[in-house]
Amino acid sequence: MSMSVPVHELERRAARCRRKVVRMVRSSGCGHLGGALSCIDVVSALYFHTMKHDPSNPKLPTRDRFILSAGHKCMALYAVLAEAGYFDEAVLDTYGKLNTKLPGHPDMHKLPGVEANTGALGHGLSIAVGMALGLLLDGKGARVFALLGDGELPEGSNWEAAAAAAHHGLSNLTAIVDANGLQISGKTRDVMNMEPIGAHFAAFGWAVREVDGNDAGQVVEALDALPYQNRAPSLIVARTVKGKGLSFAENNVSYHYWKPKAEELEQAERELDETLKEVDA
Ligand SMILES: Cc1ncc(C[n+]2csc(CCOP(=O)(O)OP(=O)(O)O)c2C)c(N)n1
Ligand SMILES: [Mg+2]
Repeated sequence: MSMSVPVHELERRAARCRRKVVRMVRSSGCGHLGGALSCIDVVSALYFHTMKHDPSNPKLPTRDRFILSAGHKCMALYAVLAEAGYFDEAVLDTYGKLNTKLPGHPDMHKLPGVEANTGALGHGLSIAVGMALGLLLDGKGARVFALLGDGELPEGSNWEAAAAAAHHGLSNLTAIVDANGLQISGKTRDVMNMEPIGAHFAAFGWAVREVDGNDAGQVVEALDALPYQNRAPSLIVARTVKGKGLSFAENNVSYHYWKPKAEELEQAERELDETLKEVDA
């Protein structure tokens, strides 16, 4: 069921989800922090405002599908699924451990609500295109949302998928690029520049919008306006900050993967507890 919550409530949920990310890191000792925190406002807007889904029936045939192509950002997905009620919050403390439902990259066979196994970058958009085409043929009206990292755009498979999506007129497909400007080893523009991202997709026949992806109001507006064009797939370039919400991690490439010392972990918890108080006030 689409939950359609107002913007302030979305900000509150995203803050709760950021806090859950740090809870997972406390339990396991490490995790892909930066990318989870940059995309979490978008993922929570999708699950709490836009998508039709039912936490008590994850296989609902008419549900909208979410594909986290950049699978390493999965702490964002796990936090949102827990917040939505797909599983008990205590399961967050098993993150990254042996036999967990929440491995370091998402596994559809372990956790209900996960639609595809991802982590090898560059495959999610192709999966999403196949799903969107199938759903369109079925006439069920379900939509597909794929979240990509900006650092995975150099993978050529994305551009085969982009061409196929436009060719088949997949207006039920939306790709969102978490454009935080960083990837594992540095700035995306230094490692492999894929700017201007929007213009590249537009040239393939996509209808494009660009927003501040950490601004819940802007994200909701862009999601509410979908699809942007008849018989064309839509792209949202979400300009975000890697590590968003933690002062020391923002825009800092060293926090791609985080293995915190005790003090830094405590600081993170303090900062996010403070943010929670502010959004609750
Ligand atoms: C095919 C493939 N190559 C390399 C990696 C290693 N890797 C994991 S995360 C990452 C960076 C991805 O950058 P981006 O998509 O921008 O995500 P962000 O770091 O911003 O979360 C890389 C190269 C991978 N997971 N898959
Ligand atoms: Mg990135």
